[in-house]
Amino acid sequence: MVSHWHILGAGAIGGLFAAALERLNGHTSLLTRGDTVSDTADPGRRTLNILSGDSTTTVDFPTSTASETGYISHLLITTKAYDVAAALAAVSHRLDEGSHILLMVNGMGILEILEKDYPHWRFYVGTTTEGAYRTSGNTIVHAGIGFTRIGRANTDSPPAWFEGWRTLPLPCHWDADITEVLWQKMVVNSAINPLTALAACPNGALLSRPDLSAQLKGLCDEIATISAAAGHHAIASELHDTVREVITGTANNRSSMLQDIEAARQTEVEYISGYLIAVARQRGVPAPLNEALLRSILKLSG
Ligand code: KPL
Repeated sequence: MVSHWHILGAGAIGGLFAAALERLNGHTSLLTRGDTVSDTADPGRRTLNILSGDSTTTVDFPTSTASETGYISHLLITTKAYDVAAALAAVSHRLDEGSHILLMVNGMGILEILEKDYPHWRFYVGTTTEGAYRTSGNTIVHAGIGFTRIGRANTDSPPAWFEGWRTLPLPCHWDADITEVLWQKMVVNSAINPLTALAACPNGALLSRPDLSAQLKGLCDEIATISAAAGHHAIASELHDTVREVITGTANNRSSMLQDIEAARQTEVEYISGYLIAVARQRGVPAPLNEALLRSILKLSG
């Protein structure tokens, strides 16, 4: 049976997956808050243009206002971390314990909040390295092919809907140990994002500038200690190398946190460094460097 996906948060990543799902089976709807102005003659539809290399694909979607009443069987959430709870609350009357809800959001800690608010609902989590950015409201550039990992705590085998995701042009993998994957991404972001956001530099400067590389070394030591205390031993022992590899592979990138600061947007630091600090406190491990970075970023982003 074909799954009908609703997409909550059609930014660059949400739009990329929405277009891929729509082209796969034609049953994808974009959720709107009801205050967006439609760009098409039909107010119930929206068009996205996906630019990939030299080719442009135009995909037309039905939209659905959050306040409507139709049941949502499959929901992909790709909003900013700090928007998830309110965005989900706005469509919660359309979901129940039979719905499949996939969170593809930066950072950690949101799942715990949602599982408390909706204890009987079925949440999945995912993380992607697909590179995408929006050049205008409706145009998304697919800048780099990545890899998407999806899973659910204590669930070895994927649900039926994942069969469709395996055939998307965006490579997807079911991960039995998704918490480890999310931790890895969160700690790499804790190391790179606040430092680059404060120094207003591309990722590569963290290795090429001696002042920043000294700061990075101390920060990675602290993050590795917290990771080990939280039971993520393999990640802890490889952290310095992993962070160096990510920086080398993304040397010219401006981190998402730097981009948020430059655009005067709220950052996701509370779900990255903030989550790490919360775990450090639970384990009785000091985290002064992460705490100082969190304070500075919060000051900078107002
Ligand atoms: O994920 C990233 C981000 O910017 O959020 C990194 C890996 C740091 C690449 O820029």
